Amino acid sequence: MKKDKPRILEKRRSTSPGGKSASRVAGQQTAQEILSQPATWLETARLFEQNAELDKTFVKLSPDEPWLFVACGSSYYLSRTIAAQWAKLLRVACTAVPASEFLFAPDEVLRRSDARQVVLVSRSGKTTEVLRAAEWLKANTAVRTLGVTCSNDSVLQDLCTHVLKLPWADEKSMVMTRSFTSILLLFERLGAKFVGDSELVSALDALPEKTVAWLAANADKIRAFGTKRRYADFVFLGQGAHYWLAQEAALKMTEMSSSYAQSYHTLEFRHGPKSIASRDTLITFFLSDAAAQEESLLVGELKKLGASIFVVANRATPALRRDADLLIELGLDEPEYARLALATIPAQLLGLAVGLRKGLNPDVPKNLTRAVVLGSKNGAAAKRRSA
Ligand code: F1P
Repeated sequence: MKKDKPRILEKRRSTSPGGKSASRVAGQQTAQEILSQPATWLETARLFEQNAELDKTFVKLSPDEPWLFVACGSSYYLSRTIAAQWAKLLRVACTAVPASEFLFAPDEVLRRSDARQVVLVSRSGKTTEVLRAAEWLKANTAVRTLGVTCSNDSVLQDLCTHVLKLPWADEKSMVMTRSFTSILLLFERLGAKFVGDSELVSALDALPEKTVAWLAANADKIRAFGTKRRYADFVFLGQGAHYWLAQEAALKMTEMSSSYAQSYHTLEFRHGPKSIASRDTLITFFLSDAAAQEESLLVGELKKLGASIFVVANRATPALRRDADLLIELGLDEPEYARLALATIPAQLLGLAVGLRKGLNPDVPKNLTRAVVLGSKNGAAAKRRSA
């Protein structure tokens, strides 16, 4: 899989928040984690296929019953992405809620989702709201709970009936990149196995190798584009499952560059938010197979309004080449289901480039911590059901 390592970092010493010059180059950790995704995906697939533990776990979970995912931040957008894909693939009710939404109306959320199996996703395994949700479920229900974490030893795993650990996919950086795409691919693989779609499994198997080539061809283009000029704010647009990639992209941009970023369902952008379109707004489109034609018309409209446009599409068209300031093709023959992990990477690279351009260190974003751990006084945990 060896290819020239893409250059996505300008050499610049980082200053840690305390102003002391840190020993590392700013953003170096995040850049390494972004570029390590193909190898991390291979490791995830290898361990999934070899691991009888996984088979045992998943034999107790049913593809024919409704699923509820509970998570926070990037892990919530990851859960939404998985749920959107599984609802289509498994043809069963799959939904995701932020842990805080669950905590203040647990009975209502469970009733609405009709779920008997709940997946709690937390890279750190420490996020207080997720742990409180797991505690409530354990104390008040008989649902099966699957904890998904990159931590080898977390409170989450003690609270759940089953646990999936991906320590090799964890980051040292604050922001989630390879943990997001590795967990996404693990569940995509599981979904494909649930429905016995061997073609989909093969499509997922092909992704790491193709991503190495894609990174070599595109990573530096995105770095250069994110570095060459300043933008006042950022918009990310996506349809269907891509809407949740747009949400994650906006969070990445905000976390890595402390920039103002919004996300919308692509065609919703016409219904009001379009008023912000200007040269200083960078609008990124994640084109979907189902709506690509309509989405491309909107690209042209916004270009005419003078907006700066970045398009992530599987295949270019003459109109997209004409209208996009940067057009990045995934160029895969695989079905859209197997392309989402790769489609996640452009915004990771863009956020890194913009953060570095602003003189920040995306490895340690200001105001943030790797996990949100709340004191006992923060927010009332869901009350136990009265006996
Ligand atoms: C969830 C999360 C991250 C976010 C930041 C704070 O963490 O909200 O998504 O980027 O790191 O924590 P986790 O529950 O997945 O560990």
